[in-house]
Amino acid sequence: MVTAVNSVAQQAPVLDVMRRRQDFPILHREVHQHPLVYLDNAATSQKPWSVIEAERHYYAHYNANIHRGIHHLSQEATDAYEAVRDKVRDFIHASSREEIVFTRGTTEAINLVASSYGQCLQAGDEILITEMEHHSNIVPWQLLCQRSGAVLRVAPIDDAGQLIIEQFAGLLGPRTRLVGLTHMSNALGSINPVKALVELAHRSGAVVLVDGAQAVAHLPVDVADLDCDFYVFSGHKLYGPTGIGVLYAKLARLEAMPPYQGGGDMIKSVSFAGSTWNDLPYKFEAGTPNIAGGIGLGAAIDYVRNVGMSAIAAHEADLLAYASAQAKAFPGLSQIGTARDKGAILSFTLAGIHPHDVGTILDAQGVAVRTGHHCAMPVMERYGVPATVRASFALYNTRPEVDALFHGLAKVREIFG
Ligand code: 7TS
Repeated sequence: MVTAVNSVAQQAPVLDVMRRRQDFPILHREVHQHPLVYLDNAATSQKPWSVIEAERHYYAHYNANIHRGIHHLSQEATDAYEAVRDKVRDFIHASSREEIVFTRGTTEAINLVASSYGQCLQAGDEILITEMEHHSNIVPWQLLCQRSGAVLRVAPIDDAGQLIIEQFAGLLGPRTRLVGLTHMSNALGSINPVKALVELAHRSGAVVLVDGAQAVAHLPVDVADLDCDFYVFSGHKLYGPTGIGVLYAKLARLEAMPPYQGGGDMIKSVSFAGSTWNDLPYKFEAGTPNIAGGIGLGAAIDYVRNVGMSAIAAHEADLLAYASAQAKAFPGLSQIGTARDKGAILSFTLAGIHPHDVGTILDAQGVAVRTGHHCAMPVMERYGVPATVRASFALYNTRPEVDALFHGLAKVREIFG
């Protein structure tokens, strides 16, 4: 049976979901004459007023470029943007603000590490990832292997979608330089025991990058406790804006890494004879960043902290348990991903009906789910399916919305006979 996880969830305060729904303007719209039931949160989550307002306020009142202007607006913008760095540091328990690098998102953060840290890899070195990774935690490593002659190894998952720890441990060896693993799978919902895996990897001398794109919106994240070398996430899955994300890296790693992109802001001095690099974290932040997005991310972090990560985890665990029980009883439904430790994602197929048809019929009833391979084609291959239907929950979803999903699925069955 699927049990929703996390010891945090068990003693958590209650989340007043109907009150919270008032914070999200989009939840009040209709789609195809039905109230919107938004269950595609793993792709991107909706934004509360406070995030929308933070961006609007920046553009309306203190829009200016940062780190360069002596004038008042530039100072205000710089202060607001840099305050978010402190907020992120505190949110994920990093030890210093120099360890927080702003990126466009998870994908760019992983590419940064592959391009920059990756320069120390040599032919014959190994990179270990898992079978449940998103394409953005696979392809940058493949590109690095092509450049360096390193070899990509893949730790398999079991039928429930759980990493097989013994095999993971067995694949770690003296040539393993880097491990890339997701904290929570976007296709299966599985949550990896990251702390234990980091310890295993460190014991064999490898550094670890954790893909927190999914986890960061659902679990409290403590990079000091996890002891990972790199932790990456995107703002837009955390109720924040698109185009802004975070690379956390241990200071010593960042100090040893060469710049990723060249340009303004990342230099200390430039002459035609050569250039020198700015201090951390600016060495990795070339060009004008997504200032409004950064400020919006700060508002998003304030928002989730105010609701409480443990309250969010408990609420979503309830939704997942409620949805999983209905899924179990639904004729012809096969769940893909039944890990013991699992986040609020229900991925499934319906016998004899293509997931895209399921998604289209649900959409006609106002229910937004994702169908496809979810940028995790190797997971689809592992289960021998071309695609799945994925309902993914957020803090503002309700039990009646889960009922709407299954009501919609009953309609799908009716249409397909
Ligand atoms: N890693 C994981 C685990 C993800 O779920 C995603 C996005 C990414 C990395 C990439 O994040 P980005 O913000 O840089 O694009 N996942 C999904 C999804 O499941 N549906 O759409 C995007």
